[in-house]
Amino acid sequence: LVWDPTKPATNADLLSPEIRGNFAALDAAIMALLAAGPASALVLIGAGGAAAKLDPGTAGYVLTMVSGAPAWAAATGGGKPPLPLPLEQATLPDGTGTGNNPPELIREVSTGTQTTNTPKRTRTFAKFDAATDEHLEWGRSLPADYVSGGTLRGKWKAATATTGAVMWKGGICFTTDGATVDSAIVFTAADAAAAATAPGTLGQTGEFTIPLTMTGAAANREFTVFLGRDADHASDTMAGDAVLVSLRLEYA
Ligand SMILES: [Ca+2]
Ligand SMILES: [Ca+2]
Repeated sequence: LVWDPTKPATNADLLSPEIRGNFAALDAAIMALLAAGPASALVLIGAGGAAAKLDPGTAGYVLTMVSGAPAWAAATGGGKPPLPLPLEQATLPDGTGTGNNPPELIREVSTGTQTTNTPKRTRTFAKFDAATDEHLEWGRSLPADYVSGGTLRGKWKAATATTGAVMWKGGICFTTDGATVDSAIVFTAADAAAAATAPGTLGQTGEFTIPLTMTGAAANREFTVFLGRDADHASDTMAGDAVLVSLRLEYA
């Protein structure tokens, strides 16, 4: 769109100087702004009613207000809530085959002095052996809003040690409707966490994350995920049991 106030050539004969002056002012206020671009810029009402523009923002940015004016900014918050994987709802490997062992599920009762009118803090935890690989599994469907990613985030503590490191591992497999023979599905590989160093004070917790290989992931697709301790890994040097406190699956 090109606004040319000199057309038609006989403008001066058709329009009064006052009307031509108004068009010229409009041209300066609006058309010059539009012609300047860039494409996909937004036109705003500026100070004193003058037209102003906001150039396009970085891909993925959202429109927000900064000091009373619209501006593009990275989206914050609003992430999808993680999928909890409660230890009480885990399925235990049956011990057949090789390296197909469950950890011991325990009810841990706090050794602290009870506060009046409260119970003792009691939780279900899983104790993973220092020498034998042990695993927990969970079956779920990926949420309908799943788009990408897949990371296990866990909290853990040592049962007896204050030094050394634990190698946590995880894996996931997906069942596609009408394609996968679900009863014969296997995990194709284990993904590893960075070596998790034992907290220096017994009883304190630490955190680990395991980015999962999400081949075959899709919204609403059935999956099975496992978490284990790679106890016979060369970098798993912590003596005694590693106690899993909680686990969740994060995604985008
Ligand atoms: Ca192993
Ligand atoms: Ca070990």
